[in-house]
Amino acid sequence: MSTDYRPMWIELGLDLEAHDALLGVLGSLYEQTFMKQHNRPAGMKYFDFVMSEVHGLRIQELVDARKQGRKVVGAFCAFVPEEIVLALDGVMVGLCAGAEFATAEAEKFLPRNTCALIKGFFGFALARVCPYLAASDVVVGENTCDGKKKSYEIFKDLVPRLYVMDLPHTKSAEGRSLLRAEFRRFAAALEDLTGKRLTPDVLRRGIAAVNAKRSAMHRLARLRAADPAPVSGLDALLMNQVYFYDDPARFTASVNAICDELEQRADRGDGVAPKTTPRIVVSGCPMAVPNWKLPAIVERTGAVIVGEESCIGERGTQFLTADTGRTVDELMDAIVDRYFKIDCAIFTPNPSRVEHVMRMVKDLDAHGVIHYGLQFCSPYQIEAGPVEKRLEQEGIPTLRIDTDYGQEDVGQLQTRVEAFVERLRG
Ligand code: BJ8
Repeated sequence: MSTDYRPMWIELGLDLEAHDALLGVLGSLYEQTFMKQHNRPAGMKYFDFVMSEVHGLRIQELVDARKQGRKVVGAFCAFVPEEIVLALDGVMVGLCAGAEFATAEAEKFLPRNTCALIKGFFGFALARVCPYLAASDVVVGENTCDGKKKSYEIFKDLVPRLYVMDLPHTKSAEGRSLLRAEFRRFAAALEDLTGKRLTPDVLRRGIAAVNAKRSAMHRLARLRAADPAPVSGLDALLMNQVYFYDDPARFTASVNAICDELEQRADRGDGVAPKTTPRIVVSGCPMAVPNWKLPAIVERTGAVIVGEESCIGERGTQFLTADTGRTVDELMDAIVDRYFKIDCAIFTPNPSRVEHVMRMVKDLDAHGVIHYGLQFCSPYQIEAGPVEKRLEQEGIPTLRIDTDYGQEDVGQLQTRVEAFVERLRG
């Protein structure tokens, strides 16, 4: 970062000392994890730049947008409909929580056996180190797992404005009605906040912008089927992470540019690892910035990740929203239809998730699956058993990993991943 952003951070109320410490750790972790990779596509320079300015230029853009009267919506979950935010001229940003920070402080509010992601967003808020949180006019929490649902009851006192969205837990007609009612309530609240009204035209524009972003990600996902893999799993995860906070049009153009490059790589048989490299799909809990721990271990071990069945990955991006409705009601229904298909483990039962994993293994020519669960995440850790059983029955080798954001278990994970990769090599 060449510009001095300190005045902006002070104005946002950040604790500069703690924030400097966070940026220092983030910078060296990024350097070690990403910059030493072999044969990276040139297009990753854009994402390196985004990461180098993650608390700088992008925050400046959010501050400038607010000065122009636009509202910034911070979100934790793939269920928050960005189409509606964009239609009302808002800006949506993902609130990452992919690192441990001020854990001792967070544990004054939360039991120790709370997942790292929830402790992460508490820690970031309590330590005043997240400029995305500070720049948000409203933070949207969602009643998904018990941990999030109950923690928002406390979190509401830590942020200026928390909006809680209820979510269904079954894919029933009643579940769909609940989602429909909640998306309407959310749209009405955002209309109040922004002073703008939904019309078919603005909704179609919001849908088009998000569909374009998702289509670019679909293109990236398809290109990862090439053998040798044209891009590493780490770099693809990074693009999936940046998806949540970059400007949508600029992000779409940058992913499409890298896809042009990956297409050429695939045509000439150029890749990031030799053709014989074991190919892995990772499935499970979302990996928010800067949670690169498991993918770094996997790729250091000599395997390549070719897909993520995750909300920061294909679970989050896999469906487009139909844009053919003529009225606000019809377009809102199309948005509900699209989000209702997300197969998060909070749904019971949730059979489409394992079907999706199997489709990914086939389409991406993968040799095995690593199921990634965050410790104390009941939905994904419990679903891991049946998912593993079904995959193994289908002849897909599967490794179950439960971990957190700490570094203490890296050696043990490395050993388990090495043994799994050996199994894949046959
Ligand atoms: S749609 S996956 S983003 S809820 S890891 S906090 S589930 S205890 S993140 Fe998620 Fe929305 Fe579902 Fe996706 Fe709870 Fe588990 Fe923690 Fe989690």
